[in-house]
Amino acid sequence: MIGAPVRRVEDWRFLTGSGRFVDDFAFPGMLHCALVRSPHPHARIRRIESPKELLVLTGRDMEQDGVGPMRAGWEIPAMVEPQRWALARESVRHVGEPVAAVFAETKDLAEDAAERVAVEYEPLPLIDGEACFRWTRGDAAAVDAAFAGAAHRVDIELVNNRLCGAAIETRGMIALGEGAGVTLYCATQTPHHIRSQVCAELGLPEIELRVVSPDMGGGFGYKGKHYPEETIVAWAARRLRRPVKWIATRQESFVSDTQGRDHRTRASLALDRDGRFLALRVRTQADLGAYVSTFGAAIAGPIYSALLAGLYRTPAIHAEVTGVFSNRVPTDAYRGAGRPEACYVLERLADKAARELGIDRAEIRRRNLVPKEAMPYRTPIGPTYDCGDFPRVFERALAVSRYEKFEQRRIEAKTRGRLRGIGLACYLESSGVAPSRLAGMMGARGGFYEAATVRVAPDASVTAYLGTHSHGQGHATTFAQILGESLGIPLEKISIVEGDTAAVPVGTGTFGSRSIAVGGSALHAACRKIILKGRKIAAHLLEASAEDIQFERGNFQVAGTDRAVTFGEVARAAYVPHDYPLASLEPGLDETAFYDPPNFAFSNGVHVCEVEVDPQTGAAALASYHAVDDIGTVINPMIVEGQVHGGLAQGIGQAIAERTVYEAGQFLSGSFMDYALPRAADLPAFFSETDETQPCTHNPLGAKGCGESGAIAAPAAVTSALLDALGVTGLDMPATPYRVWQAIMRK
Ligand code: MCN
Repeated sequence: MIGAPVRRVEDWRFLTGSGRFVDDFAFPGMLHCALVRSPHPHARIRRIESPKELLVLTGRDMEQDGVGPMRAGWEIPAMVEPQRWALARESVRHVGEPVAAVFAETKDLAEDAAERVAVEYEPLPLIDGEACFRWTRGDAAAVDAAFAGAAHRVDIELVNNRLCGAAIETRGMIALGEGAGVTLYCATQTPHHIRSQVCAELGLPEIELRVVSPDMGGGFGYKGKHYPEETIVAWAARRLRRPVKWIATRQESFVSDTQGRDHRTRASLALDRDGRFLALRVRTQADLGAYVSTFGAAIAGPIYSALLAGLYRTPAIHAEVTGVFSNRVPTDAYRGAGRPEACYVLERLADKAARELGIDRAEIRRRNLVPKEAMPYRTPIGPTYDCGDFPRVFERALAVSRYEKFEQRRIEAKTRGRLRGIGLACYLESSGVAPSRLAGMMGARGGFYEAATVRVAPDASVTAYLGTHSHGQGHATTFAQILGESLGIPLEKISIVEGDTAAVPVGTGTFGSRSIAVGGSALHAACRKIILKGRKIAAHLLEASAEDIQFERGNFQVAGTDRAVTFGEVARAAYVPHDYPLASLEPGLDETAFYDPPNFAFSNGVHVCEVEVDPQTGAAALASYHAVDDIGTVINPMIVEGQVHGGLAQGIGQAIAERTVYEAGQFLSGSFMDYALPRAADLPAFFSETDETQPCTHNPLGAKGCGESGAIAAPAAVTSALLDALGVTGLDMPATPYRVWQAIMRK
């Protein structure tokens, strides 16, 4: 079953409109909540007044109830963490920050009532560039020395544009205050994290909050973080003793969902005469927005900087990241989360170096790739890559994209009045986030293990419970494939449960392309335990010793004989323990395993992209896109292809369309009229292939994550192609037609 393109079992539900999303739930007596949000980027709250007949709660009410502050999930050394309350108390720091919560019998009534709440603000000067942290990594002296003796030096300055998540389903939640406990239906990628954070703020024991994350229309990283509304709704439901529902409007999403990227980087690369990389120096300013969001500081600092070696064997690297505050929406994970930023810096430098040294862009990369023989490869910036054959993937990407023949296509395009360019991006991804040990070293306030329980029913149907969450990734199919393969049972007899802390008591969640590498490994380990227990039961049934029992293709067999029992017989015997030796054999077939990876799973790949630009209008069209990815062992190639395609769409969106415009702290592109998402017509037919020759060496599946790969490589590949088409070295994302046209005019 592993490796088969099994059709997604969950799609029937979605395609027939039978999905259950948070907004589909309603409970008797339910109140609807609308939030009064700050229109000011930075202000002191002087007074909040509302008509007596309205049901309004404010930060003062939360204070009276002793609700504690929201805290970041990572604390990197010497980090400044401004106090953040779910409902603002003294002041607000960004447009959209919740100031008061209004409750009414319907959503419309609540929204109308919110307009009648009068808040008097005293505007304050904008915060601009106040430091939150300074994170350095690498050997500065070695880098200085290498630069001093280098034949060439290439400098670059670039902006990695701020992005908005834009899932089909907006964020939303419903809380029910039942007795002492609370149930929170919440569209989140990380139900267990939300439980911990909300409980910490409300002073509740974790057993008293159940978080249920049902079907979810996309998450893209930003729905994996802790938001004020989760605390507001859970607290209000307890206080008002009624279910409370809040669903974000699209406009609210733009000013309250965490945003991604937002880096300004200066980087320099030292090279020898032959174009070999000698040293890399990177200085990045990352805008964290108004507050430190859950993973905000970690993504900008440690996660990003750890990947600055990429696929290249640069001997000396030094990075310094300054996280700064602004009066913008906080930044946090957005598909790729730190890895696309690193890839973009490296690939822009590689392109510019090639141009300045007069070396072909593929050739300069080829000369610098870490060879397979160097694995495990310890980078000078921290991580050790366990495996990977970067040159092989690289040559394959060039072959499938017919890189060598590109100049013919450029000439042909010219006859049609188009400027055609080809771009390359080599990327490395730290998937399987994260080894708790490494995360702890980098300031994580929690662990990153995953948990899986495999529960075999008496009829040998099996349910697996995992701490991960599927919101488009097809876990119900791929996890079933792992389970089916491990236990030798058909997919029809398997169901997968995720996203409910009552069913899955502990877990970490889905982000950082971790579900297969970490969750899948936990599931695999739980299956091993089931087999171990099954062997004991089979030994009892067959009157043999457990050591002599082999498990193969769904049968437990006494080695070297034809005496065997099926998995079904063992399952039944587990629950019909009529003649059990109870002192040595426990009834039941139900096992839990935890898995915490020793290292990241280093997915990697090479993407080649071609664009055609209309020089009259600056409009750029993608002519082709070839992706070759090493994601280790592939569980389901069809799902992987879909994941790669989705990531590419997001990466291409960043490269050519998506733009957040802030002016004086006001978010000017906060609607789909102003914030352009890529559409189907903007995307070419993708070529996507995987290389399975380098399975991850430290997890039992050999799998590396794939959920973010497209979003990591595409911004760099597309920009590289555009620079080539235009024959320029400077162009910032998103390369909108206007920007492209300006670049042509400047030439
Ligand atoms: N897979 C596989 N073989 C591999 C690797 C993965 O068959 N070697 C399969 C997995 O079994 C899983 C899927 O591919 O069904 C993605 O697995 P993985 O790479 O482990 O990523 P996660 O499941 O942890 O998903 C997280 C990742 C991230 S971080 C973002 S952001 C993202 C993404 O996945 N957001 C998505 N993909 C998305 N897809 C949809 N539709 N919607 C989102 O919000």
